[in-house]
Amino acid sequence: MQWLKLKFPFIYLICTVTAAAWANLERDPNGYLTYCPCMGRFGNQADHFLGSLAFAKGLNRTLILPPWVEYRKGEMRSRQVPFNTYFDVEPLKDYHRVILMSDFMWHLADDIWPESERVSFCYMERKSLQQEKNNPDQPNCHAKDGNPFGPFWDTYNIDFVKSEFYGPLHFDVHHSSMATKWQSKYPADSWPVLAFTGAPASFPVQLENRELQKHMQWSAKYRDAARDFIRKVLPRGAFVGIHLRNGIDWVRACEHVKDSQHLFASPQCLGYKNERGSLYPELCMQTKESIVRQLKRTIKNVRQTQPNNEIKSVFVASDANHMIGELNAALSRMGISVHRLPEDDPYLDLAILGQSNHFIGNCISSYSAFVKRERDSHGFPSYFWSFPKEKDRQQSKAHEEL
Ligand code: GFB
Repeated sequence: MQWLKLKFPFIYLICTVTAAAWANLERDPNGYLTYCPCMGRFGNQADHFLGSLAFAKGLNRTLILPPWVEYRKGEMRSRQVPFNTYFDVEPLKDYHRVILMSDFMWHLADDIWPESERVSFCYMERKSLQQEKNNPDQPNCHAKDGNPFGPFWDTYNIDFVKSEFYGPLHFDVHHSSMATKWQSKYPADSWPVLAFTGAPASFPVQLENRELQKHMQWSAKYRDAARDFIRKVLPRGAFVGIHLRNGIDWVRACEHVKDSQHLFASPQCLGYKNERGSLYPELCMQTKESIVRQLKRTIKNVRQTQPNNEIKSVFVASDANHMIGELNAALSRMGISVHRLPEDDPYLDLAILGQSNHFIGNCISSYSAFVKRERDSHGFPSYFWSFPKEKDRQQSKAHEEL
């Protein structure tokens, strides 16, 4: 619509005002908050989203729902996929005020956030990769420097005229008077939109924000696709959903286990203060033998404890090796078939895993963590590969038998 704005500014103004009225969009006097989900892929972005939602509520500002940032093989620029492609907007409103970024930019931005007043927020100066852009007298957030930063804001034709460094303020609105500090430093009447260079949230998701997952509900397209796959492809009966994270990036990431207390989503099984143990390599990467062993054990346990809802199949989601051959060979004698999606679809994989009767995920992976949180919100059971440690499990079994 940029051409309309340039050629016929008056008509453009009438159009946006009328459209805003039709869409029933009114200005929020408490202000808005927007950010680029510029770190990591879906699992990371989802963790950040929950924190940003809690932060927006803490500050009592409407959260502008960013699109999801995706990376396709061979493409230099990220793709921005509207938030509501995957998740419904309405259930989020049970928790706090939100608006789609396209709605905000199209209907409200001209009035609330004119081009001459677009300021980017970062904790402290972010140096540009292009040396000539770095001016010691004018430190800058360089909010559009690099991928996905540039493509993200470009999607909505946003350029920034200034930078604002918000340090030492931070985003934990649960444990201090941080929200009041933000409000007094950046009141909504003089700062109607806080636009962050990255998500105003921690990774992994803060413990207090995990439960916000219940407001992230799959869009009808994904709900229906998951239901159809379960009904039409899987045999009748219960199924176990498993997540096998085993691509080359993961093999490399797992090397960090040896020098870390936490890695990515590991607090989901070890606890945020390692109260349920320390990291160990098998938690990150499992052998094929241990995967088969644990899967068989889980199926046998369910057969004993829930004889009326016997497991009939396994659904495998993976970024690389689905182990379909190995798993079929190992499980066919138990009368269990093994399935995967015919085409790679990370979102449909997630939606199906969320619906499985039992789920085994990777404790370190934030992709698995999304499934675990969703299942927790429904009271569905979940387990992790190689957790607890096999040695600890044998000890506690021996203890139970005594
Ligand atoms: O989601 P994500 O941050 O999870 O990144 P982790 C992993 C991406 O790999 C997903 C794909 O967003 C998907 O695109 N992927 C992973 C899958 N598992 C599956 C699957 O079962 N099915 C399909 N279709 N796709 C960590 C990051 O990834 O990986 C770290 O948190 C770092 O930032 C590390 O990049 C190497 O937490 O698993």
